[in-house]
Amino acid sequence: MKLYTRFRNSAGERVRIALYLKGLDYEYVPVGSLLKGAYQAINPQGLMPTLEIDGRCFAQSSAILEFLEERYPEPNLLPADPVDRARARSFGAHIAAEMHALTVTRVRAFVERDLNAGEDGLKACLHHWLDLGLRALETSLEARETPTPFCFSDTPGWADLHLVPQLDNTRGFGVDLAPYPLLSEIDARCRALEPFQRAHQSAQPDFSGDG
Ligand SMILES: N[C@@H](CCC(=O)N[C@@H](CS)C(=O)NCC(=O)O)C(=O)O
Repeated sequence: MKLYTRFRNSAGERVRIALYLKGLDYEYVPVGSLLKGAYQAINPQGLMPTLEIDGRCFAQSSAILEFLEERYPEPNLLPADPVDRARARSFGAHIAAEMHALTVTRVRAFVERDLNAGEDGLKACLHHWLDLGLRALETSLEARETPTPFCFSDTPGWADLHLVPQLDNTRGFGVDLAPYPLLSEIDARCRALEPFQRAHQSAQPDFSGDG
């Protein structure tokens, strides 16, 4: 398997965490190392990451994660109980489809420059959507009938691998995480684990510390 990604690619980091949690080998291909235009041919959506397996490619982290679960079911990243499975998927979807999608680079650039919101306007916009999302996630953890060390299970999985890269992004935007103690606790627990450390942006071969 090849994963086309870059160090700062939180959707790609979700996939990297899943690959490490499942103990799967893969080749890391930094998109910046490709010739101009080559990535568009690999992934017409143009966004990262893309997974290549047996010479065939597809994009979108949620599709890639579903594929990995189906193709390599052990260890399963979703809880055993069907309601908890749905909750874990819902938690991940709220991050991927709501919080992350509203705050990605191209949206930020559009808000700041094309809509003339400027730096302060952009910050207000990011904090609005991220605080709303974080509150929803924290509340969904508070509502668990049985609290677990990770989001919805005793071992790290689907919801956790969405949470950790998103909190990194969120910190980078200067959002205060103090009002979200459950999210922060689980994030710290995950960060102490090797699969999360290996997947982190700072551990990637193209890490440059900026951009
Ligand atoms: N929904 C996509 C999001 C992909 C995405 O937006 N990736 C960002 C980096 S985290 C990207 O490729 N940005 C490049 C750009 O905006 O041009 C997924 O989950 O894979």
